[in-house]
Amino acid sequence: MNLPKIRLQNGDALIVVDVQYDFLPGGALAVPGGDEIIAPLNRCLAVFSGHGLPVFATRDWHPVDHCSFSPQGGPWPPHCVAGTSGAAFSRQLELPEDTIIISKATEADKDAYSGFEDTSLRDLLSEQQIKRVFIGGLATDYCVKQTVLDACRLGYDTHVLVDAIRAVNVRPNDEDEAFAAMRDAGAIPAATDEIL
Ligand code: VGL
Ligand code: ZN
Repeated sequence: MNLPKIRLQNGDALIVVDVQYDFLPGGALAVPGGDEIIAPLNRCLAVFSGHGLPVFATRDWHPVDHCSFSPQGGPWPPHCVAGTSGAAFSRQLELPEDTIIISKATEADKDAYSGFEDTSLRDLLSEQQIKRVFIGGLATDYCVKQTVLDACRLGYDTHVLVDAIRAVNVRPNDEDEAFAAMRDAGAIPAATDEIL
């Protein structure tokens, strides 16, 4: 396929969403095929690093009694408890040393799917004069979707890395609906191998 290439420039940033063991096969809230995004993300990470462009990595970072966990009446099995091995980034993911880590949903009584929600992500992006963001990670129908929607609302030129996201699909159509919502919000689908 002859895809149009996207040449990176100053003002671009990569946002890697929640590539944590609990969302990978074998994890507490495993996303089907979640591990398949690691190779394309690594190619992307190398390109961003090669240009000296910033990389942000969000992580779900819950207290042990978080409201989204089933023992508290929430929808999810306990996952990504701050400081546990399940909350760690995959060691296969080649994050540059100067990756900026954004922890989210850190308060027991509030869930947050977007990397922008109650975090410093927006301020950090403005400090670095970021205008365009490329977003990949887990999961398409939750944290990727909400992060992409917020990025669009905040006025970033927002690209979704279509080969570097995977969905939970609690309902079979969730992935398609998430994708449609992101496109409707103005996000542009891009493949990792388009990025130079
Ligand atoms: C996520 C469900 C619960 C995500 C986080 O990262 O997409 N999904 N917590
Ligand atoms: Zn969570």
